[in-house]
Amino acid sequence: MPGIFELLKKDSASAARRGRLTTRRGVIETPVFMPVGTRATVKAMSPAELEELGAQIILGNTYHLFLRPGMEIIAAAGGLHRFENWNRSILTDSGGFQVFSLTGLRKMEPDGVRFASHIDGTRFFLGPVESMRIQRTLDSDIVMAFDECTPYPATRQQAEKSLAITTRWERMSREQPLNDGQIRFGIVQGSVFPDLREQAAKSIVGIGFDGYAIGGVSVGESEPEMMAAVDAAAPHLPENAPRYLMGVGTPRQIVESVARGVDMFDCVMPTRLARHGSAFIGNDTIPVKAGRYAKDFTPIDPQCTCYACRNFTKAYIRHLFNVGEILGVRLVTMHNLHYFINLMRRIRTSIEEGTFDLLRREFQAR
Ligand code: PRF
Ligand code: ZN
Repeated sequence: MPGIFELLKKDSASAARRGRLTTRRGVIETPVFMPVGTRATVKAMSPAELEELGAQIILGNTYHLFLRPGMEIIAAAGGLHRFENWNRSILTDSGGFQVFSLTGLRKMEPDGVRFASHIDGTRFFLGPVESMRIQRTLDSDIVMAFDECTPYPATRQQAEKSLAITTRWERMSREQPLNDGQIRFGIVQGSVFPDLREQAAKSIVGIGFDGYAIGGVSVGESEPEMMAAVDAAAPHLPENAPRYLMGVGTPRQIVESVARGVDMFDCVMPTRLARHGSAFIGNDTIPVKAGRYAKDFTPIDPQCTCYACRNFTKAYIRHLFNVGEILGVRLVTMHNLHYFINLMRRIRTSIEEGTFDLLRREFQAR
C-alpha cells in the first residue's frame, strides 16, 4: 500500500517541507490551512464558497456534533460529509480538548471524562472508545486520537501525570477499529517541558499512527514556549508522515512552525476575528468596522484577489457592520480565509522555488 503522505521537497535552509497528503476524498497539498467547521459549518461560509477559496480540508468536532445534532441524526444523514454537503476531506477533533475547556462538572476517570453538557446539563461520558465510535459515525477522513490537552500553566508533575493519561488513551484510541479508508492521527502532549515533548513524541510514534499532531499549544504560553514545544517534538516524528499543529495560529506562528517541519494547521482566528470586524492585511489586522473607514472607498487590501476585495470598499463593509447586516461578517470571513489559504499557497510555492527563507524573514520583520 502506498503511503498516505508524499514528501515532494525539503527546504535547504529550514525544516520546511512541501508535501502531498492523500485521503480517500482526494489530495491535500501541504503545508495546508484547515478552516474550522466545529458545528458542521464553517461559520458564515457555504461549501461552494469554501471551494472557491481553495479550502482542501475542513475540521469538524466530535464533542459539539455528539451533543447537537447527535449521532442518530448524523447516521441517518449518511455521515458528516453528506449532512453538511462538503465533498472534500474532513478532519474531526476527538473532543479531548473541548471537554477540558468546559467549566463546571467534569470528572476524570481512567477511561475518559464524565461531563455535563454545556447546553442543558445532561450527563455524558467521553473517552477514547466513545470518541473513536463517534468519529466512525461522523465518517470523517482523518480521525484524531483522544487526548488530554494539558492546561497551562502546569507544574512538571502535573504535566507528567497528564501525559501518562494521554499516552494510555492514545493506545486505547489506536486499538479501536475505523471505517475503511479512515486514517488516524496521534497527538503529542508534554506541556512546555522539552524532554516531556520528546518522550511523548517517541511513545506516540511507538504506538504508530498515520499522522502526528502536536497538541497542548496555544493555551496561554508565550510564543517562544510554543516554538520550543514544536522544536522538541518535530525532530522525533517520522519524516514520511504528516504533522499537524493543533489550533495554531497567527500568520507568523504558522510560518515559523512550517520552518520547523509542520504540515497542517487549523485556527478559529480568521473566522472569529471576521465576526468582530477585524481583517488580515500583511502581518496585521485592521478594524474594518471602525468609524475611521466611513469614507474609505478602497478595498480591505487592494492587492487581495478575494471576492470581497474585488467588489467592495471598506466604507461599505464598515456600514454593514455599523447597522448589523450579516453580509459584513460574510465578506470579512471570506477575506480572512482567503488570506490564510493564500498564505499557505505562498508558503508552498516558496518551498518549491527555494525562497521560503525570504518569506520567513518577511514575517519575522513585521
Ligand atoms: N488536543 C486536541 N485538540 C486540540 C488541542 C489539543 O491539545 C489544541 C491545543 N492547541 C487545539 N485543539 N484533541
Ligand atoms: Zn480580500
